[in-house]
Amino acid sequence: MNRASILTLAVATASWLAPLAANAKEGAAPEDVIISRPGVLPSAVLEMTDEPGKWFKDPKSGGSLVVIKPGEAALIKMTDTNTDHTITSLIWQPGAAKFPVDQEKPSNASVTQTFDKPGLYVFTCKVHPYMFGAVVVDDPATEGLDLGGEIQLVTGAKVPTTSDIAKKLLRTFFVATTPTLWRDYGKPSWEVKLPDLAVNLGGAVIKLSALNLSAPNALLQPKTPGVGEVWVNTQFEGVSGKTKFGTATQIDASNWTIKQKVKGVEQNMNNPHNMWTDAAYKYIYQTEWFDKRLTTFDRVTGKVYNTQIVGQNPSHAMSNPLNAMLYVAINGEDRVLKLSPGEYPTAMGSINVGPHSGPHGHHITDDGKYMVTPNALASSVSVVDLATEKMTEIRTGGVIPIAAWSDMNHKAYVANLLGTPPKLLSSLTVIDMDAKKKVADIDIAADYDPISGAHKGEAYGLLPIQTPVSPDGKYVVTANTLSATVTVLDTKTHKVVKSLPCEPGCHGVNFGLKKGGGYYAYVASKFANDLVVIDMDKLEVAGRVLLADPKDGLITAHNGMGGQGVLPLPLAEPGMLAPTLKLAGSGKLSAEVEGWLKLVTKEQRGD
Ligand SMILES: [Cu+2]
Repeated sequence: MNRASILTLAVATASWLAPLAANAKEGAAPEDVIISRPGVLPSAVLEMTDEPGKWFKDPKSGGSLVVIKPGEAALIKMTDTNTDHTITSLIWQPGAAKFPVDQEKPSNASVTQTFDKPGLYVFTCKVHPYMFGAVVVDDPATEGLDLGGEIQLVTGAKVPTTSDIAKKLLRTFFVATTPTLWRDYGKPSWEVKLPDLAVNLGGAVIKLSALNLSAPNALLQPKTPGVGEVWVNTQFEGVSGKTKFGTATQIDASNWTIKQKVKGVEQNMNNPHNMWTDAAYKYIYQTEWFDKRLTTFDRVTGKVYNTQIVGQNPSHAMSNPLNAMLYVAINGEDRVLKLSPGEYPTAMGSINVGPHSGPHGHHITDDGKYMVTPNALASSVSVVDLATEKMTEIRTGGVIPIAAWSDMNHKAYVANLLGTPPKLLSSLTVIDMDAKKKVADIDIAADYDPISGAHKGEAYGLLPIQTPVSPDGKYVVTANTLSATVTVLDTKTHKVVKSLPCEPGCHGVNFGLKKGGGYYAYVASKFANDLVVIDMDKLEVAGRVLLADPKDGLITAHNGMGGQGVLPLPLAEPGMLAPTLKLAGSGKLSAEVEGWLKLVTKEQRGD
């Protein structure tokens, strides 16, 4: 294919890929040659930002991939971001000098890195592990863009670039960093179209377009209504009047329509990630993950009561059902902040969960005894006795433990985003919280062959994120971002019993009450604008509900995209629901909430 055709195709699909195609064919533009001295001055720059998809942004192309020559350097710096990050190698070339790059602690420090070996290098942030930026070191003497014959993963695994896992990672890189490739349910189909650009996989030359895929988009209204409502953080939505991205979308579970989108325009609410509420369901506590703030707004009107600085990268929030204290994980630091509940939560102290720990998606047992924190930066889990605040850190060997959830027997399930090396590509670690020890590592990708891509059984979960235990204690439901699947694990046998289709960037899961009894698992995905509804009685997908509101004139970009935190109300775990049930008939609940509680069955109450 001639160069003009490549460019036309590239522009039609993903405009920032066009300079990449041109660069690969013709080498650097004249101005690059002037500022570029191999090993001395960087010949390319990636700027880290809060902007969805553009987390590592080439200021020239607006894209997330730069091409340099062997011996040249790239500068990675933090520019348009309100918080700290790490610059960390996710993928690099085996044997490359000065690799891997890894900033141990989040900060705003830059990296200037020289690259000697041709091939693909991908960087991420350990706090926000879907921030991706790539450097391709291209030897002009070879055919096509050099990606190398093998890639070294941060987990220690080395795989051929022709393998299924390498292709999945590469496709995910392009989808994650190119909003036009996200799955938009406003369109009849999902088309991942990459340029017909020649790429060299250690001698084997293929076209980048070999990674293309196409799938029909079909929404599905769940037949049985849910009880109450479902909040979803549509973290990537662009909003008129603010420079930072993200909203909280409120879905009516009785008819699956959008009630409102809370935008925080005046506060410039930045990447709202996860939510919690008070016992009366009056307030929503909203973390801003690419910022330092916790914002409290009214659940019904969306009015923001206050926004306050709580620390670097607040990620998840959850209350102790015994005393209503609110615990906010400070992901960019080593602590969980304790706050009083109410219209203006007040900091009451911090619990340190270990050095360089970076706690992300913590969980509190529904009897209020323990809090468990998955320490994303430390390959560990911490168990905190909430009465004494005594903390025990447990080494697990998991890489980026990102979310945890505990059952009523004080057993916690911890999702390790990058598995447990050297054997497990994707894993859940089981912790006995009373004994303060690791019980097992469960391989949730046991039926997947990373080389051929064959997956014959149900254990097909790659890169797990949120992993809640069903309120009846029977199942663990895990959202897997790379395989775009949800795995359902039997808590008695520790076996994956079901793999269900999810969406690109499958991320957040939480349980809500199904009308008439039973539960729904609600699943949100970063790079798609639907909410997947799973019927936990049938273990099947019952619905796909649109999170975009095409009639909302204030949404300027990525309508309904960026699905992360999910908060169904009423809370479904019996112990978490109990404080609200206690308020029934007291006059402290709204008529709407009283109405929801009337629909709760005896089994759902946990009686
Ligand atoms: Cu980050």
